[in-house]
Parts: sequence; C-alpha cells; structure tokens
Amino acid sequence: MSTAVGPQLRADADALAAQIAEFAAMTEPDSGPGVTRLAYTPLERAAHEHFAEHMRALGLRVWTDAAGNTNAERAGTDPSLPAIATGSHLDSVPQAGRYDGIAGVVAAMEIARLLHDQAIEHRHPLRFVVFAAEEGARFGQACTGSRIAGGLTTAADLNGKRDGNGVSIAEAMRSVGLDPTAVEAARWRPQDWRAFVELHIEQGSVLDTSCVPIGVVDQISGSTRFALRFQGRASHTGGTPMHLRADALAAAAQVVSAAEALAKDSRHHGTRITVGRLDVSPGSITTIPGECHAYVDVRDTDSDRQRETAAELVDIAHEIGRARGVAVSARPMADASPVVLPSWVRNAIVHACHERGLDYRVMPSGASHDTQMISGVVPAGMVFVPSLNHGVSHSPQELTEAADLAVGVDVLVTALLALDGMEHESPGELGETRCMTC
Ligand code: HGY
Ligand code: MN
Ligand code: MN
Repeated sequence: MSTAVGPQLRADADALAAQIAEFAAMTEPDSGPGVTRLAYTPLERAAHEHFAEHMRALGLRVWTDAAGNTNAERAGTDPSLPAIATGSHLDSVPQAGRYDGIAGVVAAMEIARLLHDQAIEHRHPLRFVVFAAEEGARFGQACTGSRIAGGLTTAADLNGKRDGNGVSIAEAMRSVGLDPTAVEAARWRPQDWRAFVELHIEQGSVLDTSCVPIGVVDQISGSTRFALRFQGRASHTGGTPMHLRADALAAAAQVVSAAEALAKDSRHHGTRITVGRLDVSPGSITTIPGECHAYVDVRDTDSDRQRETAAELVDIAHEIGRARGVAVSARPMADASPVVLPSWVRNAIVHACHERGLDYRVMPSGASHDTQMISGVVPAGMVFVPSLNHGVSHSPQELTEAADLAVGVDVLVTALLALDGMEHESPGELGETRCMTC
C-alpha cells in the first residue's frame, strides 16, 4: 500500500513547539510547578477554544458535543464515507508536564495545517478530536469524555463521582456550560467512523533507551481504582503505649508495602500497583492517626489478573486491619478494561514507518488513553513518540523533543492517508481491507 502524498508532508517542529508553549501557558495561577489544567474547568475549556480557533481559521467545521469533546472536520471528496480521525486530550493532572495529551492535539493541529496549506485531498472526512476530562486525577475516573463517546459512561454515572471538594462530574460540567443530562447525544455511532489513531508521548523510557523513534501500540493497560478507608483510634502519642494503639496510618503503610510486594511477585509480572494519595487525620504530630484514606490504582494488560489483584489487595488490607484493631473498608472508584488494538490499523502505522524509512517498536501502553475507551466503537491505533528524562510523566520534568514529535506527526499523517486509501466493505469486514493505491 503506498500513499503518494503522505511521505512528502513534513511537520514543522518549530510550529509544534510554539503550540505546546501556548497550551503550557494555560495553567491555574499559583498551582506550583508544571501545568495544572483539570477536567471540566474553565481553563480546560479555554484550551479547547484555542484548538477550535486554529481549526476554524483553516476552514474546518468545528463543534463541541454534550460531553465537552471538541470536534473539527475537514471535508473529504466523498461525504458519504465514515470519518478517519485523530486527536487526544488537553486536561492535565496537577503539576503536570506539558506533553501528555497535548502532543496528540498539536499533532492534529499541525496535520490540519499541512493538509490545508498543500491542498491535499482525501476521500473520507478527516476529524480532529479533543476529548474532555481524560485525566482521572480530579474525579478518580479517567477518560470521561471518551467514555461517554464510547458508550461506557452515561448521564447516570456523572453524579456519584466527586472531586476532593465534593464537586460531582455533573456539577463541574454545568459550571463550564455543559449539560450532563444530554451526554447520550455525544455517544459515537460505529457507522460514522472508519478509524481513529492517537499520537501520544510514551510516558515510559523504552523508545528513548532503545533509540527507536516510533512506538506502535498493540495493547493498552486497564485500571482498577479504589479508596481504602482505615478507621483506628486517635490518641495521645505520649500517653498511649505501643501495644494499646489502633494506628490507622501504620495499618495503611503496611498495606502500601504489601501492595508493592504483590505487584513484584512472580505471579504479577506486568501488574503495576500504586498508592498515589494518602489522606491522614487528624494530621497532628502529637496525635496517633485515627483515620486514613489510601487511593489505589491497579494497572494491567491482563483483565482477569487486574481485577483479581485488586480483590487480593483488599483481602490483605482487611487482614492487616484485623491484626491491628483497625476497621478497613474499600470503595470502588473506577474500572477500565485493557484493550488489544486491531492489527489492520496497527499495520497502517507500520506501513507509514516503512514509507518514512523509520524504525519502530510494537509495544503495550502502561498508561490508559482515550483510544482505549472509543476502541469498542471505532477501530483504533496509537503512535508513541519518545519520552526523555527516564520516561518521566505526570510531572513538570516530562520531556519530549519537538523534533521527535515532528517525526511522529509525519508517521501519523502518512498512516491517516494510508487508511483513507484503503477500500473497505462493511465495517464488520474491515479486517480484510486492501489498499486502493497499493
Ligand atoms: O492515568 C493514565 O493512565 C492517563 O494518563 N490518564
Ligand atoms: Mn494522556
Ligand atoms: Mn495522563
């Protein structure tokens, strides 16, 4: 399969760097180092509007759906065909880097500019999508915008999940002018979409350490998240002998160590367990902690092992609590299954790497992504570009070179045009696709 046009298009690294700097400047005042632009905040909407303005200036049709996802469409020569799409997210975790999600959005913006400036024609409509609320940092659940598009989250799910200030997803949506009761209208229909390919930073160090410029993702980890509550007995740190304590934090600390040991044992190669947040009360140096909340994130590419490991850790927590006279309870927060991405979309990315003379590595994603949530509705793929600084992410030290990102954009645009060149029967038979221009 060859796309005569794709390989000639070259992304402009300086333009990418400039857009990344624009988005990086959109951060909560006084939020400390890095970028803080949380889900369903005015700042996230401002970032979506910056994207929308860029796309409108290129003549694309732009709209925002009821979930807050912003779509831009460049017409194809055959409007009867389903859309080929790319995109990512613009919200961040607190004190994030400047590339997670943003890399895929500035890639979309650069591809729209390249196609416009060089008047490239394509058969399918091309859509560029910015999903809302991809990060789970604020509400616990990740990918709310793409989960709604993928039919995994409905209006009924938006009232129970709350942030640290007790604000529900639905209330946060209303605060930025969205109507959470209308999200059903934002659900994607399979017949409207041909394929979706997301560009994302790797958020690991495999590509950098192996000096490979492109990752082609074959599977995306799932995540099971829950909060453990430890109720012990607050008491005087001087007057209470060690053998008479019910120390909630000591119990939680033992569970955190047990979680690490569980993820490292021989049965769990590939499982990752993290307790990224611990709330302790009353939080006084002279009072034994009476209550503690530990927030647990279990990740795996093996669906059964992911859920079984989460259940095993809850059992261990109960056992530790009993031994210490500390009551333990678990509250589910979010759950997403791992997904395997279809090989024919993956092959379009591999083909693009061959067209560009680039080495690539087929690899899993440890992080979750919007692609995972819509992959049940539209055949999807992912392109990774290298993360430097030991693959650090969700941190101000996150780093991807603009030149490396430009190489990823070159591969992405070639892959999208290759997908456009493939003939296809009904969506169900897409596996046998052949390329029209091979
Ligand atoms: O948490 C994740 O894996 C992603 O960054 N939302
Ligand atoms: Mn991301
Ligand atoms: Mn992230």
